[in-house]
Amino acid sequence: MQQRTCLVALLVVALSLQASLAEWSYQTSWFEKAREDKVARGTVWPKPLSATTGTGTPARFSLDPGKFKLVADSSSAAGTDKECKEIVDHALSRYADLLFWIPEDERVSVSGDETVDQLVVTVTSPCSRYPSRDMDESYAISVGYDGATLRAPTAWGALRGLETFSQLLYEDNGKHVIDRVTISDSPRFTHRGIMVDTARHFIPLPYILQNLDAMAYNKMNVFHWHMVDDQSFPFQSTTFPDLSGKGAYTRKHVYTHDDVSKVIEFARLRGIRVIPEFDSPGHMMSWGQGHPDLLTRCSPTDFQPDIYYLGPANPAREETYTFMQSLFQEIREVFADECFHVGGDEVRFQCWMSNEEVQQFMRQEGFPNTTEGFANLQGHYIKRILDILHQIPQRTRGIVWQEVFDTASIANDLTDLSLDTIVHVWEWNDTRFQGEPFKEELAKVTRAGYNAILSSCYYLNYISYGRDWPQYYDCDPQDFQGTRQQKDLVLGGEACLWGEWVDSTNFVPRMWPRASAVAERLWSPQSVTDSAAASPRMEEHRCRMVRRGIPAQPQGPSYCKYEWN
Ligand code: CP6
Repeated sequence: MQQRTCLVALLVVALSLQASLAEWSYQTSWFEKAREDKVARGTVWPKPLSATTGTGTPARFSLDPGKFKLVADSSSAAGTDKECKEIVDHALSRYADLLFWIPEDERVSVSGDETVDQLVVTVTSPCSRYPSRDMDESYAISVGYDGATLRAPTAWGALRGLETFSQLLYEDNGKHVIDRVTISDSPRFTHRGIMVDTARHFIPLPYILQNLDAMAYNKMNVFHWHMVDDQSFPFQSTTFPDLSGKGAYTRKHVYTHDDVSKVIEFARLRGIRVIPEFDSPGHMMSWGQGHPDLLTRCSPTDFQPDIYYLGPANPAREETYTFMQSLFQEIREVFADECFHVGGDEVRFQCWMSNEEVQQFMRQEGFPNTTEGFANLQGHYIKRILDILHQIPQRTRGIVWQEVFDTASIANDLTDLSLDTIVHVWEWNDTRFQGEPFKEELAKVTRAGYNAILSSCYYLNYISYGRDWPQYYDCDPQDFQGTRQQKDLVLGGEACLWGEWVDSTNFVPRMWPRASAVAERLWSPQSVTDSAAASPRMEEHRCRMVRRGIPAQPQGPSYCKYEWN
C-alpha cells in the first residue's frame, strides 16, 4: 500500500517535472528576449550602399518555406546566356538551402499572413566565365507588394544580391519574415581579398573551400593563395615533380592540378578570383630541397653556415630564369586569373653579398657593392620575372610586395618596374597606429602611378585580448595624403592570415568574423565608419555564419541561438 502511494507520487512528480521542463524549453529565455530587443535582425553585412525601408502596409511579409521559390527570369540573360545561367542556377540551389533555417517542428504557420512567394532574378547582360578585375558586382533588390525582385547587370551582381536577400530574412516567433525594402548596392573597391598561407602549415582542401563559402557570405572576391614558402612547397608541379616531391611536408601534403582546379571552380561559382603567389627571390628554402642550384649558396664566413646555407634565388645564372619561365607557364595554365603575385618580399642581401658568382655578375652589370647595388640586383631579378609573365600568351599582370617598389625606387627610379604592376603594401610595425608608415608608402606608390593594395592594417595573424575587429574596421585604404587621382589607384585591400601559428584547427575561427570587418571596410561606402553602430549587425552576422556552419569565433560575451555543426 505504502509502496504503491510512493510509486504514484513519484510518477506524478516525474510527469509534472517533465511538463514544466517542456514548457520551460518552449519559453523564450531572457537572454533571447534581451537579444531580440538589442540586436539587429535582418540586417546586411557588409552594409549596402543604399537601403530604404518601404512604406505601406504590411511593413513586412512572411515567407512560407514550403512554397517560396527562387527563380531565374528565363527571358533575361539568367536564362538565355549559358555562362550566366550556369552561375545563377548553381547559386539558386545553394541559397535555396540557406534561406530557411527554423527547424520544421518549431515553424509557425503563415496562413493568413501577407506573404512573398518568390524572388525573381534578372540578369541584364551576357556573362563572362570567370570573375575578373573589372567585373560589375552591382545589383538592386526590391521587396514590395508585387513580390520580390533582384536585378543585376551580371551574374556576379546576382550572386551579391542573393547573399543580401538571404540576410534580409529574420525570425519572428517561428516565422521567416522580411521587411518591405528597396536596396541598390555596389562595392566601393574592386579588390576585396583574403590571403591564406598554406606553406607554414598545410591547409586541407575542405577548409579552403569552407573559407571560400565564408568569403561569399561577406562579398569578398579575391582569394590570394600564398601557396609556397621557406617551410614547404605543396604545389605538385608536373614540370618539376621534385619541387613538392622533396619540398612538401610529405607526399600527401600537396595540392595537385586537380585540387587547384576544384578550388578555382568552387571560387568561380561564388564570384571569387583565385590569385596564386609564388614568392621569389626570397622565401624559397623549400624549392632548394629539390633544386638546390636555383638558390644562392651563402658563404659560411659571411653568414650563419648551418641555418642559411642556401639563400635567395641565384640572380646571376640564366638557368634560374629558364626554370621560372617553365614553372610560371605551368602555373598560368592551371590558374585562370589575369593576376599573378610574384612576391619579392624580405630578400636578404647578405647572402648575395657573400657569394662570389653573384659578386662577379654585379661587377659585370656595373652594379656597385653597396645597398644601391643590391637594389639594382633585386630590380634586375624582378624585371626579368615580370618580363617572363608578360611573355606568357594570356599576358599576365604582376602583383609584388612593397619592397619591390622600394628597391626599384632606390635602384633606378622605377624605370625597371613596369607600370602595370600592382604594389601590395604590407609593412607593419608596432607604431602602426601612431606613425602609420603604410600611409606614406601608399602615397609614394600612387604618386608614382602604380595601383596599390593595402594589407598593413589587416594582419589577422596578430591576436590580442578582447575584441579586435574595430581596429581593422577603422583602417581606410584611402586615408593618406594624396590627390583624387592617387586615391583612385588604390584597388582595395586584403586581410592576411599568415600561417606560422595557424593550421586546420584554428584557421577558420581565426579568420572569421575578424575578416568581416575588412569586408565591410572594402565594400561599404567610405562614410560607414562607426564600429559601435556596426556592432549589433556584426553580432547578427557572426551568429548567422555560425548557423550556416562557419565556426566564426565570438567577439565578446554574447548569445547565439545556433551551434556551428
Ligand atoms: N612570410 C612571407 C611572412 C611575412 C611576409 N612574407 C610576414 C612578415 C611580417 C609579419 C607577418 C608576416 N611570414 N613570405 C611579409 C609579406 Cl608581421
